[in-house]
Amino acid sequence: MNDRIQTAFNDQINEELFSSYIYLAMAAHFERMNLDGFTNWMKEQAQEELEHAMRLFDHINRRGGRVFLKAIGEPPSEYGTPLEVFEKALSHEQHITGCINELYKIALEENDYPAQIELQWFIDEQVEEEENVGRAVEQLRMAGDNQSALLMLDRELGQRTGEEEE
Ligand code: OFO
Repeated sequence: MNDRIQTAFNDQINEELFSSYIYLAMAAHFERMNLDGFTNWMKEQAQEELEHAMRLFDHINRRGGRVFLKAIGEPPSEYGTPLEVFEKALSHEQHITGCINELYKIALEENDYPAQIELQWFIDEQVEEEENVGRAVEQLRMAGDNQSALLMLDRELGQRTGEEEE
């Protein structure tokens, strides 16, 4: 793989690790609120982001490239109400979608076919991620100030397990 692709993939590893860190911070935030289901959902999400980072890590190594790990940024520790947390998660996923699209554009410009194929998985994944987080945002909006609806949603999102993921 050429230097431009290698740098872009390494930058994306950092984005994915930072994503994991953000979701872990959101999990801690929910744990402080005693919302165990949302906590579980965020922990699963943090785990999934680590897997995304590892996909890119393996892709670089399998192609004889070099992985450069950079410092991971510090995520905020306060996120507000459950609705605000999921709204922040959604806008973060929209940012990641932008990064993946940009990466795909670079892979096209560099005629890097293996990178394009690898990135197609991420393009699909981003559609799913935005859909899942977007649904949670909509449901939290519907719940509004209704505490029992909030607890029901907490219970529902708490059912998420790693096995459902690819
Ligand atoms: Fe949330 O999909 Fe990776 O970052």
